[in-house]
Amino acid sequence: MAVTSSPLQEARAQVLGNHNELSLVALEYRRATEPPGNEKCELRHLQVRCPLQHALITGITGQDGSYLAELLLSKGYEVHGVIRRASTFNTGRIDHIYVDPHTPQARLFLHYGDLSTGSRLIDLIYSIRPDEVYNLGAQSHVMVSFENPEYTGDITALGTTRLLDAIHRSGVTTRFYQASSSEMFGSAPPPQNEQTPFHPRSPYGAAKVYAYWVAINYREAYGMFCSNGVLFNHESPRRGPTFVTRKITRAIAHILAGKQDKLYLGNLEAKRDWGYAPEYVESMWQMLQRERPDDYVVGTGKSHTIREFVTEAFEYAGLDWGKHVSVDDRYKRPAEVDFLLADSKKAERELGWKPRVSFRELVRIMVDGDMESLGLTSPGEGARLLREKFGAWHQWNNCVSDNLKAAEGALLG
Ligand code: NAP
Ligand code: G4F
Repeated sequence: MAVTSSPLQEARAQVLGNHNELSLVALEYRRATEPPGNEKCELRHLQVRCPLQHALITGITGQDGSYLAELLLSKGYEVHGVIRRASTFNTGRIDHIYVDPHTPQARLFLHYGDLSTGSRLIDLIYSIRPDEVYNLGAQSHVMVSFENPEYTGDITALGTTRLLDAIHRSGVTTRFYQASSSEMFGSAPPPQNEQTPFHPRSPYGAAKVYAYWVAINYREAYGMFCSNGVLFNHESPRRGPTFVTRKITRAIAHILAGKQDKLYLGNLEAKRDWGYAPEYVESMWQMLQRERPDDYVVGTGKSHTIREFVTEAFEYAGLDWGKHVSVDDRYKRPAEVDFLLADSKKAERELGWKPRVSFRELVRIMVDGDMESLGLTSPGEGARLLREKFGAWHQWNNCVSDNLKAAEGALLG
C-alpha cells in the first residue's frame, strides 16, 4: 500500500483493495475527523467505487425488504439483513440477489435474529455499525393481528423499541427508518396526511401507532435520526399471498390453470389507496438522505374498492368474476378501515417522490406475474409496461424487469 499522510488519503489508497476494509477505513475516517459535511464530496467520490455505506434491514425477506435490498445494492451499499430461523427456506424473495459471502464481491449478508430479542439486536448493531437501519420487520397482517394481538404488539410495537434501544445503547450513530402505516389512520376521514389524527382499528394499527411515537420519542429524547414513512398499501407480484390483491391475482392464475374454481373474499366495499411497491421503497431511502429526520405520508392519492380490483383483474384475464367470487364472512374483520386515501403533497414537495404506476397498471403487472409464475401465457400488458416505463429506472438494474420472475423465486433456477 502507498505511504499516505491522512486518513482520507489512506482510504483512497485502499479503493483498489478490499472493499470491506475500505468501508471501515472510510467510516473510521468520517467518525474521527468530521465536522459533518466537510469530507462529504470525497467520501461520495469513494462511494462510486465501493460499497461504502452499510445498511441493516429487518424484514429483508418480505415484499418491501427484498425490493429495498435490491435498491440499496444498486446504489453501492453493503446490505445486511436480519432473517428468522425457520424449518423451511424463507428467503425466496431474495435468493436471486444472494451470493456466497465467501466471494470477494459479496455485498449482501444475512444474520439470524428476531425483533423479539433485544440482546441479539444490540450484537448486530454493534458489529455491523450500519449507517442506515430500515425497520421493516413486523407481524404485518391486519386480520392475523385480531387473532394474535399480543404477538403483534410484541413484534410490531415493542420490536421497534428493542431496535431503537439497541442503537441507542450501542452508541452507534445511524439513521433509522420506521415502516409506519396508513392503518394508523383507521377511521379518520380521508384524505389522510401528516396532520391527520390517528384512530387505529386493529391491534396491528395500534401497534404501529406505538412504534411511530417511540421512533419520534428517540428522535426527541436522544437526538437520533429517526424518520417515519407512513406508507399506504403497496403491492406487487411479491406481495404475500394472503393480502387481498395478491389473493385475487393468484386465484385468477389458478382458475385459468384449472387448479381452483372459487375465490372467497370478505368485505368488498372497503377502499384502499394502492400503489406499486418498488416505487415505495425509493421513498424510504429518500427519507434517510434528508438533512433532518421527519415523517412523510406516501401514497397515490387515488382510492378504489376491493370490488373494483376484482372487476379490473378478472376482466383483464378474460374471466367473469361473478362465476368465481363469493363472499365468506370469515374474512370480514371485527373492525374495518373503510376508506384510505393519501395526501402525499409533503413527500412530493420535499422528497420529489411521485408514483408512476396507476391502479390499472398495477393490476396488470400482478395478473401477468401470477400467470407467468404458473407457466401460463399472460396478456402481457403488465410485463410490457414494466419494460417501457422503467427501462433503466434509476439505474436500478434488472430490479423491475426481473420482478415478475422473482415473484415465485423463478430466478433461482
Ligand atoms: P411482509 O411482506 O409481511 O414482510 C414482513 C417481514 O417481517 C418479513 O421479512 C418477516 O419475516 C419479518 N418478520 C416478521 N416477524 C418478525 C420477527 N419476529 N422478527 C424479525 N422479522 C420479522 O411486509 P411488507 O409488505 O414487506 O411490509 C414491510 C413493512 O412495512 C412492515 O412493517 C409492514 O407492516 C409495513 N407496511 C407495509 C405496507 C404495505 O402495503 N405493504 C404499508 C404500510 C406499512 P419472515 O419472512 O420470516 O416472515
Ligand atoms: O390486503 P389487506 O389484507 O391489507 P390491509 O388490511 O389494508 O393492510 C395492508 O396495508 C396496510 C397499509 O394500509 C399495511 F400496513 C399492512 O401491513 C398491510 O400490508 O386488506 C385490504 C382490504 C381490507 O379492507 C380487507 O377487509 O381488503 C379487505 N378484504 C376483503 N376480502 C380482504 C379479503 N383482505 C384479505 N387479506 N383477505 C380477504 O379475503
